[in-house]
Amino acid sequence: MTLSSLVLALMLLVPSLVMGGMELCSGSPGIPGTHGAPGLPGRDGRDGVKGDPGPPGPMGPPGGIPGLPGRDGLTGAPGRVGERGEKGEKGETGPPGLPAYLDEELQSVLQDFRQRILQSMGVLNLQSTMLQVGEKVFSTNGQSVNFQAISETCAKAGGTVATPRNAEENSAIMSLVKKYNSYAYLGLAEGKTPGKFYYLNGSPVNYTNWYSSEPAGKGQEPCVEMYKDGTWNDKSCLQYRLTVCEF
Ligand SMILES: [Ca+2]
Repeated sequence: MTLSSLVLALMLLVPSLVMGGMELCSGSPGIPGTHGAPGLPGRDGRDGVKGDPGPPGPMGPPGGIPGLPGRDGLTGAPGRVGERGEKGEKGETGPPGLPAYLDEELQSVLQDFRQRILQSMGVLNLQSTMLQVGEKVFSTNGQSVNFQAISETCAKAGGTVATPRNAEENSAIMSLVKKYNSYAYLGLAEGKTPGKFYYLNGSPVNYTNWYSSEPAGKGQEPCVEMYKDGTWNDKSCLQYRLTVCEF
């Protein structure tokens, strides 16, 4: 205890001692002592309650490091079909192929065709519905109709009404007439001059096999039929005659 504090303590004690034991004259109060020296600093207090978070800081300067890329988003719906583009330019000509006679595949196909055609013609020949004379083929469906109908049937089949150009062809048609026991119309037609006949393409006839004293229709029989002996007769076009076409 310092001196000044000791004095202060006595000044506080003395009046009570005196007042409790005897009567004393009261003097004038003493002069207050000077302040004592400051005490030692106290110990640190305990940690306070955690404060509220502060406001966000200001934006940093530009030029910072970019963050990592985000994850891929969901797949979107398919878009609409686009408009058709313009036609491209023609490509270059390819390299030349093999000559036909060196093309084994082509030759094989041709051989197969030949075989199948021979088979088909063999069957038709056997049935006597088809007769081959040179390059020409005659055929009948066995039906007897008028000239117009025969002409249409032959055209639809890709041929024309049978027209004998020589004795051999005439003989082939005659065999069909005999077989079906029906006269046949031929591919001939009377011109403007009575008794003068032409092929259906308009060219003049250069082979004939008229029956004796025919044609005698005098313009009234514009079609030509074949008898069973192979001879010809001018006749109305409205009779029913065997359909014989040539190809
Ligand atoms: Ca006649």
